[in-house]
Amino acid sequence: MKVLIVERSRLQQTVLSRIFSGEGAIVSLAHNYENALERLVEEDIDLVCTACQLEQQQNGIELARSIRQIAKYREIPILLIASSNNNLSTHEAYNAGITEIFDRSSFKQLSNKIQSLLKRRTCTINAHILYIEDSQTAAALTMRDLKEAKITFDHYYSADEAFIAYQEKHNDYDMVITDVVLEGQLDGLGFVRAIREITPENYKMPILAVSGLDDTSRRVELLRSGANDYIVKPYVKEELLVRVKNLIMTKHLFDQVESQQEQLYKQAMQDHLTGLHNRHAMETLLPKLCSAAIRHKKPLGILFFDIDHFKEVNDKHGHIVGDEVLAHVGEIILNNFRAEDFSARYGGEEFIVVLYDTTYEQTISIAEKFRQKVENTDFSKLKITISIGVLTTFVNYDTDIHELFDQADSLLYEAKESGRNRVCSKDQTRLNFKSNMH
Ligand code: GH3
Ligand code: MG
Ligand code: MG
Repeated sequence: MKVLIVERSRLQQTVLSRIFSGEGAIVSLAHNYENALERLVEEDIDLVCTACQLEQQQNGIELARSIRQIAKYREIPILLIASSNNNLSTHEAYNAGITEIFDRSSFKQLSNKIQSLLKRRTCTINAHILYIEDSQTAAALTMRDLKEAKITFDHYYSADEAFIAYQEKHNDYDMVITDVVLEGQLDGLGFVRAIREITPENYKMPILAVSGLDDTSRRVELLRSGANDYIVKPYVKEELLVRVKNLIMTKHLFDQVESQQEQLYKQAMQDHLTGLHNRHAMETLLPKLCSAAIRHKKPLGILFFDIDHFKEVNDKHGHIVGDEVLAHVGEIILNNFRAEDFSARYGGEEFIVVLYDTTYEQTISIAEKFRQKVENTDFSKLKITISIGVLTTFVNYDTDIHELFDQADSLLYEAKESGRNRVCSKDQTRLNFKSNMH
C-alpha cells in the first residue's frame, strides 16, 4: 500500500512516516498543496494522510476537495490529522471528502488508530465464492475486482446452473454473490430461497445480493428471504470487497463459536481422568441407546464393574498411582468395546458398559474376556482384578434405567461376596420375551 503524507513540518513528516512504514506501507512525502497534487498525478496512491494546516493558508480540507475531483481518487481514504487549535469544522471536512479525522495531540493514540486502520485495509480474505451474474460487462468488472483481491470464484450466468453446482459442492464455497434479475426458472430471489430451504446447515452460507434496481420493497424481500446483505450496481471495488470481507468474517466467527460450543459440550460429557463418558453423559446418551433398542427390538447387556481392593492400591502406592490405574482401565475399555456400545465411569473405581444387541451368552463371554484382560494386564508392575455384575434385558418405554443399574449392582455385590475377580450374571431377555408373548 502506498501512502501520501502531506505535512509541512519535517519533524511531523518523520513521525507519520515511521507509523506508516512500520505497518509495511510505502511512504511518499509532500510538503504543500501543489506538491501533493503533483505526487497524486505522477504516482498511484492508495491512501492520503494530510495535516489540517498546510503552507500559506492552504489546508487539508481544500486538498481533499481537489483530490475528489480526480477520477481515480474518488474512493481513496483521506485522513486528516488535526490538532485542537485548528478550529476545524467536522461537517465541512466530511463534506469535502475527508474519510476520517485523527487527533495529533496523542502520538500513541494516533499511532494505534493508524495501525488498526491499515490492518483492516490490508487484511486479505482467503475465500472461494459462488458468483452468479448474467451481464457479461458487470461480471467482467466484478471478477477483476475479486481477482485483484486474490479471491477465487466460480462464475455462472444462470441461477439454475449455479444451484446445481451449489448442491454438489456447497462445502467448497465461503459465500454466494448473486444478481437479482436473472433469466431461467430461478431468479436471484428464488435462488436465495432455494439455498435456505435445502438444510438448516445452509442458513450459515453468507449471501450478498446484487441488483441494478435500487428498490426498497425488493431489497426488503431479499433480506427477508435470507440474503445477508445487498449492494446496488454499479458498485465500486472497495464497497464490494468490504461487504464480502464482513460477511466472511462473520461466518468465520460463527463457525468458531460453534466449534467452541462443541468442545465445551464434549468436555462436559467426559470424565477427565479416564477419557470415558461421565454420569452426566450417561443421563443424556443412554436414553437414546434405549430408544434405539426399543425401536429395533434389540436386547441390552449391562456390565457393572468395580476394581477389587482398590483402596489398597491407594494405600500402598499412593493416590497418583491409583489415578494412573484408573486411567489405564479407561484405556482398556475404550480399546475393547465397540463404538456403538456405551461406556462410562460411574464414579470412583466403578464403571459401566452397556452393550447394544448382544445375547446373554455373548454378553457373559464378553464380560469374562474383559475380566481376564484386566487380570492379565501389567499396570506398571502392579496387578489388579475386577468383579463384574452382568444383566441382559429387553427395555420398553416404562423401563427405569436406574433400576437396571441397581440390579446389575446387586449382581456385582454377589461377585464380591463370592470371592471377587469374577462375573455374576442374570438373563432377563428370555423372561421378558416370555412375558411379551402373553
Ligand atoms: P472392593 O473390592 O470391595 O471394591 O474394595 P475397594 O477397596 O475397591 O472398595 P472401597 O469402596 O472400600 O474403596 C474404593 C477406593 O477407591 C477408595 C477411594 O479412595 C478410591 N478412589 C475413588 N475414586 C478415586 C480416584 O479418582 N482416584 C484414586 N486414586 N482413588 C479413588
Ligand atoms: Mg472396589
Ligand atoms: Mg467401589
